[in-house]
Amino acid sequence: MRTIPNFIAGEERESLSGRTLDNYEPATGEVYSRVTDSAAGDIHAAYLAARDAFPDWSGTPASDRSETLLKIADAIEKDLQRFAEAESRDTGKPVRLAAAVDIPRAVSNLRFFATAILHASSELHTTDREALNFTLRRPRGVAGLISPWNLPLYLLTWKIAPALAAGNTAVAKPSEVTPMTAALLGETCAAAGLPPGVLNIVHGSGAGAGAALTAHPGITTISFTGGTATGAEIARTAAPMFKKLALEMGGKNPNIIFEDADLERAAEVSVQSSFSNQGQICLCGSRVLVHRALYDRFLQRFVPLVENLKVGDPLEPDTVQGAVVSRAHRDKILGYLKLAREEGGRILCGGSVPQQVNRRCRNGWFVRPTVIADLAVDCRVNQEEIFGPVVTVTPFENENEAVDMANGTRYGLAASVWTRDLERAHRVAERIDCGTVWINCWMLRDLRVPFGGMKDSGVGREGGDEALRFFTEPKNVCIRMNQPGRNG
Ligand code: TXE
Repeated sequence: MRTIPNFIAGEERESLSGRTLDNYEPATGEVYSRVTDSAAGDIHAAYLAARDAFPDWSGTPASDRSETLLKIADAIEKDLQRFAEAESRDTGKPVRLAAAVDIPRAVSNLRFFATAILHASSELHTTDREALNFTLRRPRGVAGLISPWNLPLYLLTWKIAPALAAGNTAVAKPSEVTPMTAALLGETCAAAGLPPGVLNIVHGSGAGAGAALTAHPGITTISFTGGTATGAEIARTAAPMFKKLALEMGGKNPNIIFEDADLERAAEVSVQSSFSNQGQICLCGSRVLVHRALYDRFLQRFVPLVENLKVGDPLEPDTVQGAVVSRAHRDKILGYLKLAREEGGRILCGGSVPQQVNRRCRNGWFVRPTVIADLAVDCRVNQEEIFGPVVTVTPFENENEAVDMANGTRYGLAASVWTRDLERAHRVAERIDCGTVWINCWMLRDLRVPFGGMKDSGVGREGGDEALRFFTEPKNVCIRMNQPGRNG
């Protein structure tokens, strides 16, 4: 059985302790590889490699850095099927989804930042006729990048690409639950000629490797995506050390469907937005809010579409819903289904594990796509992030109530709004407290826009210029032009 090693200074390395963690295939519930379990000593070794690589990499012309990142993107694209299968086996998601969305988006992350860096410019201000102020943006050094299990390669490259493009070197800590695509990425980087030490990938648990990375005094930039409780813990360590922090965390996103919405489209896209990747995307809409006048008709369209989602072996091409990521996560979701019943919820479909998916997957971790009605807006199921194939439906009476419901959680990541009324679309978009609002769509992505959340969903923004700014340090240079009174 393969043990996935760390990737440090361009080499494969075991952890210093020699310890490993089991890596499970969620669809079968069986261990299918092992992954090295690193701790502070391994993080330090990766840091030293990154620190030593920094002077050369940050001094490499942007066009050369760009070329190397483009080579990595091309190599992933060429090997798309292998990456997609690895991602599917690691996460339980349908291989079709990994091949159509996750891996292509990882490729675009690399291409976007590899080319963005060629167009980066800096600001210049003239101060009356006395001085020129210009801003130099320099890479910050060794960046620490901590990524989650739901979109492993996509979110890892979302951090690696801007960090490296801007001239930083990095120590990346992928989720211990889904290490496989990160391992392939390391191999791909080495083959594409990325200089040793520029990207180091250290595997291991959050409490071990993740905490050591956060606390390392030489790693002064931390970009994290994961759960809100973990984000809070990272901030507790990093803030007193004055590290630069970006935290992308959970969501409890509303889909708001007004009475004038295109019902068919709203129902179809809500199925995608609620259940893609078994609901394990931070941007998934987990609360569907529908105007009372449309509520019954909406449910008549929506619920049968959800019931028809084929739950199956993720490796089969017609599977739409695969397994959830781990046994613990499956149990957490089932706990919320029990709670929903106790809180008075009415299960309109799903609500349990499916009957045997197939022989290979008989011990896998699956949950049927579930729709729950009749829950109070302030109950736990409507307030806490479940992060599974579970959605609640709630009627509202008017626009103000819809906005209050949308804003009525601790989260503020994303929302989607369905209406044909342009004025209302603008009004509601402005009033919702979140980082992204989609109008009559979901998950359409433009890499130039800032991405992130408000409230407990996040601090800082990724994407486009925001990411390049995050990974650079501005320095103002002020040059005196004229001595006052001397040259007029
Ligand atoms: O994620 P963790 P978990 C949400 C979702 C999920 C919940 C918990 O609700 O049910 O979070 O998931 C590393 N110091 N999201 O526990 O632990 C960890 O090793 C430093 C939302 O599986 O936050 C992994 O690499 N690092 C989400 C990464 O943090 C630590 C995606 C994320 O894992 C650490 C995933 C520590 N003390 C879960 N503890 C999203 N926003 O997309 C853990 N880690």
